[in-house]
Amino acid sequence: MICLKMTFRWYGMEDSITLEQIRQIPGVSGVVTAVYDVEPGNVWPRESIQCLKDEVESHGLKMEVIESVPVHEDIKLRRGRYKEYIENYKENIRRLSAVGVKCICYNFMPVFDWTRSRLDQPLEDGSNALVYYKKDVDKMDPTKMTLPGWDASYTPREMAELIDAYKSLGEEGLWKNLEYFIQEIIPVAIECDVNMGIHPDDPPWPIFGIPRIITNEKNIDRFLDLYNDSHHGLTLCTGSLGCLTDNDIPKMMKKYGEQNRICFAHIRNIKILEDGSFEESGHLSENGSLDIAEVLKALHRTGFDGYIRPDHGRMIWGEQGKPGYGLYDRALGAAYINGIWETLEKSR
Ligand code: DNO
Repeated sequence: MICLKMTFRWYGMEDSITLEQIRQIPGVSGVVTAVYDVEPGNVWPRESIQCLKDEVESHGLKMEVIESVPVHEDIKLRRGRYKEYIENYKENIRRLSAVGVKCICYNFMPVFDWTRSRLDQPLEDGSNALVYYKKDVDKMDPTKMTLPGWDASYTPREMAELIDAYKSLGEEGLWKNLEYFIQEIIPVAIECDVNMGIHPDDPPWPIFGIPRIITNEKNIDRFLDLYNDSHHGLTLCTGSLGCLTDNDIPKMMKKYGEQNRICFAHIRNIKILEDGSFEESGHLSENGSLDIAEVLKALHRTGFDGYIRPDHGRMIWGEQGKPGYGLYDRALGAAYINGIWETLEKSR
């Protein structure tokens, strides 16, 4: 019997969703969280990490996955204080492993984390969801706005400078800097027995003229080849990679699962529109463009024993909250994933 390690993202004490609520979602055994009040690049205080863990555990939940330890832009650009920030990153891996963390999710997306054109697009059934309409994103000026996943501390001028720096770095430059970072941190992850799972770029194509590289099978192969060890792995996010129809998600689950490189799975569905834009949908296969049952079947067959979580949910039943991270639709997602998994287990 493979016991699914079902987790749920929790934004710490500031989250409007409580640990009491999370504890009551069937099958959820742990939360995925982070220390949120430390600037990227710095070391997380031991007391903050311990305090977070104590809080989580006092509610009968585990804290074995951290999402994310952010990678400072100086590391991605290999400039300024990158050496110091990499040392700090290593120290964070050590400190987190010391309290029992087994998996760290991070990303290497220049400047912007996930990007959407609207966070509350009304859908037919009266719910609302995050959407990415290409024509609207083309009109967005990132120096004049911010999204919840983005670092809002830049002035418009700093933002413009950063974007220019990435434009001149280009894709190959970014690969080099990622390789350097990986060669530095993975030995520490191995020593601490922590799995590092990179999150793919969301969406998986360049935005605002800056490169994005963790986007498809070919690039993921190249990424995994940077260090041949299972501690160097993936947070396989179906909704991010799935926006490109060329990405065959069940195939990727099978391939990377068999290679023992998936340490964390983010499960959600998206509906791809005619021009390649997409809307986030309910988790069910019939709600979107991905066949979630096939995705889970492929993962199950590999004997997957890593961590999993439902990903973004829509806002339903009048809920208001952090875009993508309300309680209800994500809880339904968890129940759905658990249902499929139990069926797979029992029909083995
Ligand atoms: C979006 C999330 C991402 C993810 C980071 C990981 O909701 O999946 O923001 O946490 O990219 O570093």
